[in-house]
Amino acid sequence: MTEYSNILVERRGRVGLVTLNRPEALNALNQATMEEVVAAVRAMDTDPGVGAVVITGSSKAFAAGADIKEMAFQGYMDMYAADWFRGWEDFTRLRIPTIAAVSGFALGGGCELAMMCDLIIAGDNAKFGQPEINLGVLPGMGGSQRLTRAVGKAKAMDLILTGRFIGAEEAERSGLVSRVVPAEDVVDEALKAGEIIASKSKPVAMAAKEAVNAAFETGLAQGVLFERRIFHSLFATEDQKEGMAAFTEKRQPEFKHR
Ligand code: CO8
Repeated sequence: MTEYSNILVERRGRVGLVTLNRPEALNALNQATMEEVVAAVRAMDTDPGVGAVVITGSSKAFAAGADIKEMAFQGYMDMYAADWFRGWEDFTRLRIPTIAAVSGFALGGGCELAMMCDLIIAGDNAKFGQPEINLGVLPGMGGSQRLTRAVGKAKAMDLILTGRFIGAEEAERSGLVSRVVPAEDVVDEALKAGEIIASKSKPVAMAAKEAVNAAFETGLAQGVLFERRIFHSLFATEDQKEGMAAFTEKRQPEFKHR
């Protein structure tokens, strides 16, 4: 079992749970935390016993951003040579479905990490923001791109240019989060959603994730064609046979590739 210093890693049923655990810094994402999160989730990605991943923080903070104290004295060449934050790209390449369970602050890099997940379930105390402008920088982990795709230009400009925070209700209204639940239930709700996803065929869930993500990278005609080709290919799987047989026989499917 790998030892981690900045995160807790557990298995709950078929769901992998990663808890950011730097309470003294409101889970600020330093380089070591990035490396640990990425190592933990990459191991889950290829673990046949895991069908979904939940990433969460504490009740006060999902993550209050990249670690400002670690970055404050870096120069341009330090940032460039280390390709600061490049490790998060590996997180976005995961094939397994990922869920962010957000309580409290999800700011800067914290909001960006939540947006790298496939869906965000928010506690009613959640606060999202991209306040980097107050630090003399701009989002550096994809926020200007993913927030704009999630909520549109008007709201993204508002958050990124003013640095203001939005609550869970405004985040849901804006399309940033998929569900809002009482703060104390957020991890359980995310685990439940993860367990439902993990009960499906894992390769089919991965293909569905790939198809939705293609909507952000391609034009409509290309995206629809991509979807149709994947749809056709699933007819070569045992799980398609099982899913459709189960429907006809009026029983629950038992997917082989979970
Ligand atoms: N980094 C480092 N330490 C932090 C961070 C952070 N992002 N956020 C909080 N902490 C620390 C505080 O310094 C404090 O430590 P200490 O007790 O040693 O002083 C401890 O966590 C508790 O924080 P507060 O006392 O401030 O708690 P409050 O409840 O009063 O306030 C807030 C909570 C509002 C969340 C406040 O902590 C805050 O504003 N934090 C910073 C939020 C922020 O600006 N985030 C964006 C960071 S920049 C970023 O994420 C992207 C940068 C992109 C760079 C691109 C490079 C390629």
